[in-house]
Amino acid sequence: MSYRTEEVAYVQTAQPAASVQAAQQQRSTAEYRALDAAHHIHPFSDMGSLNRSGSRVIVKAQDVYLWDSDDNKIIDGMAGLWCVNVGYGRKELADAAYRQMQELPFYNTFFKTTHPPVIELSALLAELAPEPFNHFFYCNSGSEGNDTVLRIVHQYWATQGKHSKKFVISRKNGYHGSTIAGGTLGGMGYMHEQMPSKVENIVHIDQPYFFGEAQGNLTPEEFALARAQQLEAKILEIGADNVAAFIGEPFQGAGGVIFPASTYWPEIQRICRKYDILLVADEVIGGFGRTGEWFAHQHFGFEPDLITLAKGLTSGYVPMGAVGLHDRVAKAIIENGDFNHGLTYSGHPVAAAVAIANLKLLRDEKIVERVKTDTGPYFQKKLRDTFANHPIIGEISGAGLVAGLQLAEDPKARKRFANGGEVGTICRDFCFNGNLIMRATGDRMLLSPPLVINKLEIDEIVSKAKKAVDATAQQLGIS
Ligand code: PXG
Repeated sequence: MSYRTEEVAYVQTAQPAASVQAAQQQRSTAEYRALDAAHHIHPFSDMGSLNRSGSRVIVKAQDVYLWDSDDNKIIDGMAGLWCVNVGYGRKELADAAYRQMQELPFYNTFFKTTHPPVIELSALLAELAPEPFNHFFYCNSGSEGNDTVLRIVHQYWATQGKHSKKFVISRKNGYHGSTIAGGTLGGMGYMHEQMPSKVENIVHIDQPYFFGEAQGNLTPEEFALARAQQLEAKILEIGADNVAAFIGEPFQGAGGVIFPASTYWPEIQRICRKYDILLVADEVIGGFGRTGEWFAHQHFGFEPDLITLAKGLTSGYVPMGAVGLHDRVAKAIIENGDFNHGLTYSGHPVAAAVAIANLKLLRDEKIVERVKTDTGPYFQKKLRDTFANHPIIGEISGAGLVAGLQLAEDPKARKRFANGGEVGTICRDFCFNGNLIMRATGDRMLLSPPLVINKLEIDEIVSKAKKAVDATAQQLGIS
């Protein structure tokens, strides 16, 4: 049983571990900010503006809490960047890395070699993943995972002699990473605009975003079905003989925690099977317990042919990504000669050792089960009770320990704010000032805390979120 199961135990352990406390802060906040501004380009940032305001410097973390360089204690409602599933400060993961670095810090898996950590990790993943997933290819990130997916899909159809199957269909406002392939697969227009070129033969259909895009009197189920049927229309437009795969996140994470109604995925699967098209579930955020199932496609009840994994695979302690191959796809890749794809760090031994330690914690401490039966339902109910009839909350989506709160000018009429992105930023800033990390995607506020969070900490997150949303409404003059 986890030391985090008992809330009393949590109260006693909610301080950073002694080793964390002992870590000396080397510089003042002002010095850190000046050096950061002088030498560091941040991802997805307006650096001019960030350098003028100064970054928040995070110096240590324990369980679900972060500390900044001014010693503010912040509750992390985003598990880092949707990844620290086992929470911060787990010595088991640090020990696994330390041991592996001494034993075998690196060896490659090219040229007929392998090593124990990657062997053990693959066997463990096969045990934890649904039955037909018994083979895994490794990389360093979710983006590389989706690049790998494209390579596998292409190779798969080549082995079937279906060389015309080249198109991959994905969705607007989907997120699949920031490499050229990941960014092209994703449906973020602002990323496409900055790309030197895009990967060919990738097209997008509309997303199943009920609150923002449903017209008329459609029910969520009818709307989701209609959005799924856009896949069929697109396949018929391109020609089934030319379509290789459909890729989607079971729920869109970065796009706003958009949970499609129950009609969506069964229909997508039916269409993929009908036209002989591979179905890829990007499980980078949904994988490893987020919804209370090991994988989010299990929550939605469908069976993909490939799954992209990263983030929760190592709980973010070290970088690692992977692609899981359904037996049918694996067989074709295995039996048909060279697959000319790989990365220096494919199956890196230290990353693999950390992944094993992480997955064993998730399994042996029954963390995923607890999300499903206890903390997940508690979190979802608490949010829905707290924000019921709130004047600027239009919908709450999610399951397990992931949620999206839709900010809206008129919740009942499903009317969004004309300047939704600004409203989201206002709310996000109130969260920051209240020492809660909550992400804003446009006009949706997102939560995805570490899976080890307990009920007291959930109460803390929800009450801080409520204060921030109330303050936002007040600033907008809405009550
Ligand atoms: N697929 C999905 C579904 C993701 O969410 C990636 C692929 C790419 O993974 P890497 O490891 O290459 O980043 C992601 C990443 C955000 C945010 O602001 C989300 C992600 C990454 C960075 C920021 O919500 N997701």
